[in-house]
Amino acid sequence: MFFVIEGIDGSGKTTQADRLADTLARRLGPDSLIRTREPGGWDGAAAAREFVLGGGLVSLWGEFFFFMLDRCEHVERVIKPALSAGKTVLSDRYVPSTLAYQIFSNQAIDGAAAEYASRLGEVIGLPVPDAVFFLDVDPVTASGRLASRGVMDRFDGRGQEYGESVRAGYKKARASWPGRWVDIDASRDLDQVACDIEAEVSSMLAAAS
Ligand code: T5A
Repeated sequence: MFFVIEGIDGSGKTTQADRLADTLARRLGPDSLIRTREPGGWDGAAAAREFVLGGGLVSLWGEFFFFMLDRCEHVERVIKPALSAGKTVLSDRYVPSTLAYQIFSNQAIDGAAAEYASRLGEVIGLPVPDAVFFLDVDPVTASGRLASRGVMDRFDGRGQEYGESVRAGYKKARASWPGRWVDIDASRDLDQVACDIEAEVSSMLAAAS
């Protein structure tokens, strides 16, 4: 199976991905799980990740194609081989991140261009996840969490409105994969969030067996 965890910066994805990975490894066996992330989830991508997250690209479409390129390599080198071998893949970010951050949160991109961007993954045959867990939380709470961890908030430079526009972008992105999207209220305590995700995953694993 293929699971994806999504959300705005500071929504708690990495924390929840760690917890879900522990649960899945216990249930399926550690060798049956591939825990990965984007950008930079493949060998050799660390420098590219650092470059783009450091603000190295100025063109919006440049960013879009960077994340798509990174994803194509990630899919060919990591995700497809794991799925073909019958393993379960858990990815921290995937296609919805690009739709939310690069496309649907940008007023400069709409109409035919947004339609093109949102269909490109399907056209080139990127695997469709069994479930996307969208950790939904408001940007003020998410920024507060990052600040308390001592991490610089990537929204600070662009303002909270940017955080809201990315959050709204995610809500448009869910239309790409109807029936695969699971909204999780991530404003709650992290145990409650983990419990909801694990309940969904358990019922999917039971249905698949
Ligand atoms: N990007 C990425 C794009 O623009 N397009 C794309 O296509 C892709 C793939 C990724 C950046 O790249 C952009 C989006 C991002 O800006 P990253 O390094 O992966 O960069 O950063 P983030 O995804 O933002 O990951 P972070 O680790 O910074 O944030 P998380 O994973 O959302 O949050 P997490 O789990 O680290 O938690 C943050 C803090 O909150 C606490 C945790 O303990 C931690 O201290 N916390 C909670 N506290 C209270 N209640 C809860 N429920 C909590 N959950 C977590």
